[in-house]
Amino acid sequence: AAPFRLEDYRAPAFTIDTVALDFQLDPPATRVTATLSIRANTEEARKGRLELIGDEIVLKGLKLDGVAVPASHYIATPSLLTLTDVPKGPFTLEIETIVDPAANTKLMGLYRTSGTYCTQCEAEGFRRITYFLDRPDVLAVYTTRLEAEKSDAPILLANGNPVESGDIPGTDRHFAIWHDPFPKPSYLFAMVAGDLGVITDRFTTMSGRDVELRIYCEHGKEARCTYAMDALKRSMKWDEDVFGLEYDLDIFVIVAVSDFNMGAMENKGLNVFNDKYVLADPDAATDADYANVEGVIAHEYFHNWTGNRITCRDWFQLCLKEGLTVFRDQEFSSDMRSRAVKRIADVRTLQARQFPEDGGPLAHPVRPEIYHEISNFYTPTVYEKGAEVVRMLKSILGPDDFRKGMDLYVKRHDGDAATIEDFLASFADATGVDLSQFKLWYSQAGTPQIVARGAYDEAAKSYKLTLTQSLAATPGQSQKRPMHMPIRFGLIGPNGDDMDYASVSGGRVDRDIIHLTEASQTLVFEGVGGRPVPSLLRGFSAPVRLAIDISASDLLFQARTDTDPFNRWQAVQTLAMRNLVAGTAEQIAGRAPKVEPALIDALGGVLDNDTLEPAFRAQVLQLPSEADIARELGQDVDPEAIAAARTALRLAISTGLGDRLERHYARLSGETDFHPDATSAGRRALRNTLLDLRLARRSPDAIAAALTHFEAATNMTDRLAALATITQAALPERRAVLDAFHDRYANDALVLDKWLTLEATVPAPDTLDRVKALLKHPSYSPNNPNRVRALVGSFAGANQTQFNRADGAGYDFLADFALDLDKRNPQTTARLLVSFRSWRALEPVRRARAEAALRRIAAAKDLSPDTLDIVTRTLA
Ligand code: BAL
Ligand code: ZN
Repeated sequence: AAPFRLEDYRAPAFTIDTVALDFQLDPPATRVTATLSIRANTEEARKGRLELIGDEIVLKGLKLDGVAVPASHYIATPSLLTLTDVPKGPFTLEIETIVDPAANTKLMGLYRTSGTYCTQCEAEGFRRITYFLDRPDVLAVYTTRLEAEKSDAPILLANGNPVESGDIPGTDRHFAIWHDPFPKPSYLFAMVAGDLGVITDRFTTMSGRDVELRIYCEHGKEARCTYAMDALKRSMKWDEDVFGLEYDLDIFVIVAVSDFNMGAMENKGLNVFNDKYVLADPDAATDADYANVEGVIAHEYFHNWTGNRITCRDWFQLCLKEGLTVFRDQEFSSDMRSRAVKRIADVRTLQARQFPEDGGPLAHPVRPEIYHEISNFYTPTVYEKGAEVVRMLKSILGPDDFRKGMDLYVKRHDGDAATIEDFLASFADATGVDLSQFKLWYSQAGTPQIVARGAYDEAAKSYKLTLTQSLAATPGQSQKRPMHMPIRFGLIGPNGDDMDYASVSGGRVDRDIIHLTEASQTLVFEGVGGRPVPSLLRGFSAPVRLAIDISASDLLFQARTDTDPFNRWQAVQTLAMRNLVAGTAEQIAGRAPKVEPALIDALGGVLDNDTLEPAFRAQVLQLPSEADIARELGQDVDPEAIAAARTALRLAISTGLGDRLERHYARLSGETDFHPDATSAGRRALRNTLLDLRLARRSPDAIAAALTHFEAATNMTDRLAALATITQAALPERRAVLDAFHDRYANDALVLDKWLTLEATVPAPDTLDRVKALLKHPSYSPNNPNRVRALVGSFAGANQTQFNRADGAGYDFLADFALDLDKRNPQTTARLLVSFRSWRALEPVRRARAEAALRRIAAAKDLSPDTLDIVTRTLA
């Protein structure tokens, strides 16, 4: 099929002002009656041809202004309804369709999950419910009537406010009517019907609106929703305090479901969530789970303004709502927790997920200009890099002007389907700042590289800093232009404080921001009292790779003194990465690894520094992952050599830090009460990191400590950390502890996902066979995306040595699995295959085997558009 291109965008020929939906719910045959009030917008449209999109639906009836449309005046296929003779003036179209929720394994449109009816319409699911102008720039006011068996679906929910409900006399059925006064695109439509438990609360908005809050879940899980409710109330308050944005309906509803392709969905007034981002209690959820629940609840809530009140004109603008809303949820979590630790965690995620995308065949701009299948563009580039672009905008403008721009954006575009141009114009107009060069961040794919060189002239007391930016070619983009990058910086003096300087030439510097705008710029700082250690890219102020010629001793100094906690962490990571890259080469050459003493000193200094928060110390003690090292190497990647180098370095660090690990571990032990707050979580994180480093020695006392840690754990964070440590070390005891964990949580699917992930990520040669065996395990379910991602997604995405087995068996397994799953759930299949994105960076033997597996998938008949698109681009 022909691709969609941004340049081909045309405004819709017809407007749909109102939509009345009637659902007669029935598992195999739900009857949907959609009554649309439509008007033509253009002369072309007034000629009378109207095309409405469908997908796998059956037309049962069609009336225009109350009269059945003659068969000669329309053509209906499962994917298109064409009317050839609609009136010039406004008219009403009534469309009756039949859909089969029970057979819907794609989990798009209307489907069943654990006996509950639910919908997912973003991006293109509404067309699986009725024929429609299913595009985000068609905004309508929706009224939804649901009717179902009372026993099957006592709860009936849709967008907006409840209007009316009651029994259908003489039957076992009942109904409910919901009305959403805010015009919205079809992708934000939702309904849910089922037998569910609920918790309720209330929130009073800043203007005094009393809002009812409800969270629905499976019966018996209500107590596990209280943290989500707390996070929701904090999100509502935060958006008022920080952005002045207030909730606008009488009720806000969240429903947790167990079968869901995405993390959650921001449907107006009725958010539907993957239950892993709602349910949390100390026995079943880790600190990371709590943080994710808080972040995703906030993210979906924040979409009420950035996404719903202001939506996207077309799907090329996806980052308009997603990048901005990720930025907002990251800011919220930073305010709720430790800003420094949150920033480190977010950058780790960006580098682990987005950098490989930007550096491989799936690279695309934050705002893509071409797509075949939009569901493949819910990517780390659109989301996480999109958030970085908004963060850079704030750095360039400063916080006050950033807020002015946001205020103008909301004022100007409330009720609109907007574009990136609209967004940037709001900031430019509110502040007078020219953002035309900055806009390149939205159109140029790839991760820029910055090379920094500094030289201090003792006699002249001047410091010269040369910054050079470059951007490699990416698919479809061979030539790139220099971008506007905010480089947050400091010049660290001999006593560890940032030094002042008298003047600077060679570029614009505002406060602590260098505005890098040219391909190469040399800044000369005059009046610098001594040789500085440059601290560049503080807080990771731009999503780039920074290459800087800096000695190990300067990195050690930076790790001890930098006032920017992110760069303290970065200094240690840089030292560690240098060691790991060299260690990998030594493994390949068969030489003994060497360890940089400055690294042990830096780690020890941070570990012993009680003024630093425990969560930060835990982050510093965690080495770059095997995938990070592979990305740094960039070519001829040998995952076995990388793993061996990392194991060797962990052993050297564990030995080098010696009994300090035990001492700090003991100091942190003894807490039995569980609180999910960031400070308590930080202490657990440090203690668990110390346990893991101890076990790198594999000494009998470390093994005993890990087993005791597992057995004595009073919460899931500690229990799972011990289990992960034991399984990652591939200890012989692992089978017994994994089985014990499974049996303890045999009835808790979300916890069993953790177990499946641990099984799939054991770095041992028998893991692939174990994964294959687990596909038949009763705790696994082939149609549930969470189970699939936990087992197969973790194996392919997080087990570097076993997925990338030299014999290619890991690749063959994923290919077979994908070909089977593609028949049922294309979206989840395409997502799994992203694990092949860096195949060209592998050493030749693995590269050939990965390519063969990809070509086998590409050659299969009847691939879904999702999978065909990913495989074709990966091989291109
Ligand atoms: N809009 C899809 C899910 C999310 O990003 O919130
Ligand atoms: Zn979102």
